[in-house]
Amino acid sequence: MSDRPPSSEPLLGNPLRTAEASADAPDAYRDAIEAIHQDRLDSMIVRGALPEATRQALLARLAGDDALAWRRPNRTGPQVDIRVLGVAATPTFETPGGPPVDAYFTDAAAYEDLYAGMLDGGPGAPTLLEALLAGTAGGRPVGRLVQPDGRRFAACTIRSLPEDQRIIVHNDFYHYKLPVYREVVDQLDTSTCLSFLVLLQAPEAGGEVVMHALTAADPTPRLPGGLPDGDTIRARYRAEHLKMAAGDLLLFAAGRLYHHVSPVVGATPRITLGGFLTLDRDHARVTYWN
Ligand SMILES: O=C(O)CCC(=O)C(=O)O
Repeated sequence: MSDRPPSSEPLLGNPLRTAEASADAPDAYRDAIEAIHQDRLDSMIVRGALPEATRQALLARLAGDDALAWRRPNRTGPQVDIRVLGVAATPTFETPGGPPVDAYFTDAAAYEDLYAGMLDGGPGAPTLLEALLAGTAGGRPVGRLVQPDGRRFAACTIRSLPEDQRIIVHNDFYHYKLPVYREVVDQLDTSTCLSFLVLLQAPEAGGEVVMHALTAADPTPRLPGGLPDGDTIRARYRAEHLKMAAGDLLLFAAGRLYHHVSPVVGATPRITLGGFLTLDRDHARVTYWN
């Protein structure tokens, strides 16, 4: 479902490179992270990556607990009232300059047990999330981003987007400049970053990740206040709507391409579990966080 504003001008930007594969065909996606990182591909959907029983168990856990500490960091913004279970190392309407560093790590630690309970793979086994990402990591080990002082970044967040709400056009490349990354940028290849997300619950319609053929390196149409001009970007640039079904895993070039999530249609919230990843400096491992 397109939410492109009308325009009679020819669309700008290069065609986007998307791919998808069934979870049953691991050779088709085993190098997806490297291919996106190296700008040979823009997105990969692994269909049915999350086993259905696991998806149902996660949704039951979310539905069965009214005490879960959902946050609403964008509640003051226009039609962007996402509910987030945890904290992300990203700018929000609440903290446009990114989270205060100590508060971020304190808050991330406060959600550790909850996420461990949902994602643990058992003694000695990778977490559910690491197992999913490992399938796309080209044989590299996959590990969480950790501060030199031992404090761990959040592994991921679960996000719930209710009816009419969306994620505005943005690009995740600039996050590395936020204070929360100061102690870790030396570990990472910061030339780009990828987003990963698993769709836990599909909405009735809408709620699609839309990638735009405008990169972080291109001159960006901006509003007077400095924010990217989302209407112009949606109207003027080529776009790809990444159509996901519940249980699919998506990796995409969130640090290279501007993107947004279209408004959710209908009363069923769109629920995702996601975060960011990149290669470390020597490209020997994949590091993820949120
Ligand atoms: O769909 C999501 O949960 C987030 C998509 C997005 O905008 C991102 O990963 O940067």
